[in-house]
Amino acid sequence: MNSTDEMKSDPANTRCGFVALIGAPNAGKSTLTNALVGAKVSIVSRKVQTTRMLVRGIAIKDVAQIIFVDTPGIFSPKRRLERAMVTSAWGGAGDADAVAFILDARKGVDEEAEAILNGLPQLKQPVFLVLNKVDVVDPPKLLKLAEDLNKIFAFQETFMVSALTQSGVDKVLRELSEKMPLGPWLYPEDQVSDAPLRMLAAEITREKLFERLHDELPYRSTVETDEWKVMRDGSVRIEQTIFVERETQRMIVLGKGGQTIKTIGELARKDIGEEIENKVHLFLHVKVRENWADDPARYREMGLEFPKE
Ligand SMILES: Nc1nc2c(ncn2[C@@H]2O[C@H](COP(=O)(O)OP(=O)(O)OP(=O)(O)O)[C@@H](O)[C@H]2O)c(=O)[nH]1
Ligand SMILES: [Mg+2]
Repeated sequence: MNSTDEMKSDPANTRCGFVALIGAPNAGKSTLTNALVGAKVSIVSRKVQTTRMLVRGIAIKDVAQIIFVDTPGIFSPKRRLERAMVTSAWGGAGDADAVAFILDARKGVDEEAEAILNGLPQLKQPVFLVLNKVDVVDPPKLLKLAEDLNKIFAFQETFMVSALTQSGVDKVLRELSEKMPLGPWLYPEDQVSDAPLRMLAAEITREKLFERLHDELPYRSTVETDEWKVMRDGSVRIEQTIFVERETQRMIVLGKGGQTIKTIGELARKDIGEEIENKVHLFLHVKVRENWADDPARYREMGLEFPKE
């Protein structure tokens, strides 16, 4: 055993805590969560509002286990689902030991970021600033941004990272690990996510919907895993339902001659197979459920609280 191993086996020396990543939609929270954890635990897309619920990714740095809580982007919500998403994001922040505010440094402080900045003083936890996407921002602009933001709010520390290239990510991990409270680890050492596989599989298919469909459609659909059967040969048979709100939307998801759903299914099957390290047979069904976004059952499935109105 090396010295780190010895220290890890003694709970008096270990650290463990939760760090919530909050920020505007598309800031790169999920990409950063995956980079910090070193595995894909949360789905990513070029579109805003990809993440809909709290996604926990577990990282280990020296004697610390850090549970990163990826959250839905915070914006001004209108629909019920949007309100549930934003509520869960602030809730995730409120429950964590520390909060990281992720800002797209290329965008700078826009209206959305400003609204979040105004909410930060309500948090009792230490808040760290993470300027993301530094791979596409000039250093002088970055420094000015960091300076301006630290005048607006007393951040514990400022990090500059690229979640995409992983530049600066290890430093975040190192510094946060030292700030986690002393205590025993909550998860086994090799665990990176606490989400059930069926949930992860549904998220992967939803990621493909976000990749392949456009305009309103990604926001008018949701995915659930209905069946998960391990076959005699070790492969897994997965059935999923994609809910949409209109027949016209169903037709678009299916595509001409079923081509769109076929492509989505192939992409999802491949990624799910890689995640669970097994052969996957994936069956996708598309159902019209006009009011799925007003149905408490859908929120339960996502682990979201159902807003009364
Ligand atoms: N250039 C660059 N792009 C990035 C970086 N981090 C994330 N992105 C891109 O930004 C887009 C949004 O990334 P996500 O990780 O899904 O952002 P998010 O904050 O989780 O978004 P929501 O879940 O919608 O709130 C994707 O196209 C990412 O590839 C980065 O460091 N540099
Ligand atoms: Mg996200």
